[in-house]
Amino acid sequence: MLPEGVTIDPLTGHISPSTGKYTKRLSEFRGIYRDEKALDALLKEQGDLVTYEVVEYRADGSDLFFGTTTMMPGRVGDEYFMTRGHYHARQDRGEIYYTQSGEGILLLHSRDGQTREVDMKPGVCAFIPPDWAHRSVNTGKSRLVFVWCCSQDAGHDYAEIASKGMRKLVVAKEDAAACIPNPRFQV
Ligand code: M6P
Ligand code: ZN
Repeated sequence: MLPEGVTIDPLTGHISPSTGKYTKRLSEFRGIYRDEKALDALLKEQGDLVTYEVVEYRADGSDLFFGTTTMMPGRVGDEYFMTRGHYHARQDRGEIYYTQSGEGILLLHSRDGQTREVDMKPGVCAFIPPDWAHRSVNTGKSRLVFVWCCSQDAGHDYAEIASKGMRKLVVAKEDAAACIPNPRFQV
């Protein structure tokens, strides 16, 4: 392993050099957005849009790795484009999200039921403590780009959020973002 300067474009999330990349598309979010009809209509009108892209820089053998997540603006019904959301597989591993451009809300909840929201905007670095579930939501009209950094062994645990969602939803109310309790989240 050798030290290296990695260039990150704050508007596109492009990383150079990078070691991996994936995209998530609208059709992968069936059952996650509450308005199925709006999802079907959007898929029909616009096709299977990319809603976010994750690019990473990983050095084999290092404890840390980092990357960018670039989220497109958009909505499915009154819900904004969002990530799947997850806990880390390791309960002793946190993460940071440093917003480069755009605006959004980072939704978090702890295993014991506390909820928090952190505004995502350029200059704000969000601290995600170990064992807090987290989902980012693009509430703006442009791309939301953030740099994340965590342990390579943190892992992802998607099960709870995939079945129940987060404890809160971020919805558009008269064009402003509001956080409301998620009626589908049952303890
Ligand atoms: C952040 C990081 C990644 C994560 C990505 C998308 O960039 O936490 O590890 O994969 O967000 O979030 P999700 O995996 O919940 O879809
Ligand atoms: Zn994470």
